[in-house]
Amino acid sequence: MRVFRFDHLDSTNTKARELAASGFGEGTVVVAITQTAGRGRGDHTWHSPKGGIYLSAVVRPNVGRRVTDLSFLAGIAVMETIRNFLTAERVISVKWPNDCLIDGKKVSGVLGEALSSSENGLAVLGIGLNANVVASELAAFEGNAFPATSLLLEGGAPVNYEVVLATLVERLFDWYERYGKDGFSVVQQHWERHCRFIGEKVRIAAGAVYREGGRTGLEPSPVTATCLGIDEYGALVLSTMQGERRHYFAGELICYSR
Ligand code: BT5
Repeated sequence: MRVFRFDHLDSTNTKARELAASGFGEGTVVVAITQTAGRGRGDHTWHSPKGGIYLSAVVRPNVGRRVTDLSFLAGIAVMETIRNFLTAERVISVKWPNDCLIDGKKVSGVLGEALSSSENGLAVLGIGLNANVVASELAAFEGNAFPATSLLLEGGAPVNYEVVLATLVERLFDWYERYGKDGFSVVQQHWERHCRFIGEKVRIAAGAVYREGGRTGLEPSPVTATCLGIDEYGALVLSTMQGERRHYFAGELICYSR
């Protein structure tokens, strides 16, 4: 593993992509103290003030598998990391597809990006974790379905940034190795174990794309359904009020019942 550390970057994912394109391979890690243009999914941004952990790793999905596999294992690594810094009564959970929540508030997001085929099947896995981010920096997200929080806010005291970072890197590469050996099924099982809303009602926003039986559909309006878990491709499996089982491979959860 080779770690590159920076005070400021536009985006650690962008830097990791550049490094991968110039020959740095699997196991290259980029960390920044702040980002000026942190990215989320689609056109979303990731607010990246001092105190947060912004990390990207150059990785490779297993043959024939997609980069989304890696986003799920990153979520597990974050969960295992933050558990060490919170008291047992805090309810922590992964949220499909790529977030981690503490008592329903978003503390972390993961962004996996495939690189071009000329880069040898590599991908970049980016993790943002609000470690010591102060409340004023997160106020803009109060109106979100899942408002933002940090380990500082939830624990009531600053965490040791270096210890959190080292734990996260260790958990991430531990899971990466396991995935390389055992494939996605072990990731799927653990992700479901860390997901507190299996068996609960969730609501998915309009525009979600699903497969049901052999057909593909687009939800015209928000849908409330029971969460059954994820399938072998990482699609979210929901059972609708009509008892239909739908596999969502794109969409946004907007609410769940705890
Ligand atoms: C994500 O996107 O949650 C993925 C975020 C990945 C960020 C990391 S940081 C290191 C690496 N380098 C990058 O450039 N990116 C990765 P998404 O599910 O689309 O959620 C984004 C939404 O979360 C935004 O539209 C905001 O509403 C909200 N948000 C933005 N910043 C936040 C923060 N610091 N904490 C909590 N919520 C935030």
